[in-house]
Amino acid sequence: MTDTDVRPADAPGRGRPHPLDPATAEEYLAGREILAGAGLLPDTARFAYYGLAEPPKDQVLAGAPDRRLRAFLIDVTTGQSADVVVSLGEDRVVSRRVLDPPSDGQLPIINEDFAVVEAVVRADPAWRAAMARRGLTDVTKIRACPITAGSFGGPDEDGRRMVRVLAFRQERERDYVWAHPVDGIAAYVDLVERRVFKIVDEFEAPVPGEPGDYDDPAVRGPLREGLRPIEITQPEGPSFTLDGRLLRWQGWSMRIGFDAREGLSLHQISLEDAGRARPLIYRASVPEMIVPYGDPRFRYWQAYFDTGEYLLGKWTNSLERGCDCLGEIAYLDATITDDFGAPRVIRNAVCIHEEDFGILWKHTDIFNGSAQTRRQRRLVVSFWSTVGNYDYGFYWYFYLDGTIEHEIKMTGALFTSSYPGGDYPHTAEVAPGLGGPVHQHLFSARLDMTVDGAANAVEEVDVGGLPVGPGNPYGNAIAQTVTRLRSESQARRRCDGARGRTWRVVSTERVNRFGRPTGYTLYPESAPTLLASPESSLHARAGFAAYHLWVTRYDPAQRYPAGDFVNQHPGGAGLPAFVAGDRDIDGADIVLWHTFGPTHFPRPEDWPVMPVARCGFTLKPTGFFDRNPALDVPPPPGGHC
Ligand SMILES: [Cu+2]
Repeated sequence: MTDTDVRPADAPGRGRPHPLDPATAEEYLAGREILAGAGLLPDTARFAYYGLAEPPKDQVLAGAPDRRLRAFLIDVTTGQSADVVVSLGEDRVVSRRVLDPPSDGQLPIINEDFAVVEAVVRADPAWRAAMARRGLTDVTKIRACPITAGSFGGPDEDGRRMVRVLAFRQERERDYVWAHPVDGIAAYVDLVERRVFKIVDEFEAPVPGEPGDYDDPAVRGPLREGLRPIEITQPEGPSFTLDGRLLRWQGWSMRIGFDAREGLSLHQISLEDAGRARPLIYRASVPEMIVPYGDPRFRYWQAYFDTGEYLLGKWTNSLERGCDCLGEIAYLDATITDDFGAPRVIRNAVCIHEEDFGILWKHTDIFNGSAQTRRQRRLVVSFWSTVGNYDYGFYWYFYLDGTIEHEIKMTGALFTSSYPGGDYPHTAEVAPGLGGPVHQHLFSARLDMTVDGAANAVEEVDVGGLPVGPGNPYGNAIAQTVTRLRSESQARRRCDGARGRTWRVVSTERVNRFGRPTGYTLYPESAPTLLASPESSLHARAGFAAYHLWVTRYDPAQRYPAGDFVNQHPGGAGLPAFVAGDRDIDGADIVLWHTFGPTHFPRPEDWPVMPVARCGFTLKPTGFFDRNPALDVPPPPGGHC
């Protein structure tokens, strides 16, 4: 599925980890022994998730808390699923909760599920007969693509651990299957019974034939010429330092976390100002995303929560110098586990490097003759994950002027269908007879803000022109409208591009030299929120995506925007449940949740492999500093600019 370089963990015996460091190989093994000692690991047990149970903020700030691991355990013969926490310090199981799947949902997909589904489907007589009717008699040339099922109720699905399986033709080795969807048919597979329990055969359509093998010169054509080398050299090395997982650069300081579920996380981000570290974000990550498809036919259920259902961090790529990152690179490995809780190291999982970023500031003054130019640069912390057909790069950027950006790069293969012909409104034709169904990529960033301390508040800032009247006789007046968001229910907000809407996080304890609260502003990209109908199952399950902004009061248990157990969850969990108590958020320890990402009507140019599309958001200091904080950046060497 990916070219992730996974190798057995060598177990280096280093010192005690920082409370926010990811679980180590030794810790995973120690936790497994505790689970086995408690009788929780029969041969039929699998780990659907295994990672650090991150300690609550107060414990981290108070000093070395207990190291705990959280395991989602499933018995593959009964489907019994449990959420278990073990204490490494106390050498015991701290808690164990058995899930009730109809109300709690199912644990994430495990590696073994991927492995068994194809054989199960190929062996099913009804599915083979349906393929034979389509002229496909050699089932070894049909690839099965298991997709999380969603939650649509009904007696034959309620509580059943299952996937829905679409099919693609693969004529030969390395044939690009996304070019050849076998449309109109889905097999529903029970993952515990390991059998097809239902076939939905809605229509037959010709399998598109044009190959999409973009790495085959016969398909791709000759390589272009004229691209001369660009080489990034940093003769004195990079300007950042990495001490264990503590990263420092130009006043910025942060700890680098990693987890099998959400991938990269950044902790305790602060920025030095006049010799003192000013806190900004206690924890930043993208803990959920959803890719819902908009074709209402038999594939109406197609929507992936790549993080909560598939554990995006588990599919992290091993990065290569000169391919994924240029320049002086520092890599961090990631240690995850397999279905049996055995540690595996993903080599070069997180890339840390610096980039030149054009002009930082520049002015040629017409009156005093000063002509000055400064170069911007940024610190980049990134990782890539391949989940099924798509590849996602998650990039955090830190700039010399205090700006933070998050950018997601989306590339890879479209999930294709056949093209129905005519002007079918839900699918674009991307190759002859080949459809690229419309879909959304909606990400949720969780930003546990600590702007100059934990006591923060959020203001919504709109801009607009004012009507002609007293005080505005010529109609040129422009003003900001600032609305304080005081409660969780009031803080469910949507972007408004026509008003240039932003959200400003302010300290309720510190002021700048103007006596105004210090702050950081979230600049969103205006794009549609979840387009699935409010009456849909998907809307209930992905309630977080119905708004661009949520603000909640910090609660260490509230980590995942669609809830802890997303797979087949009936809905209502996560952010909608978090804000049900409508807590006060003015002057509190608050968490910002930001939904962003494109609605993607594929273009012919997105086929057969899609050029990177980007989305993200920006955080900029707003009265956090008393003036431009980058006046002290020296001019480029050489004295000529
Ligand atoms: Cu897309």
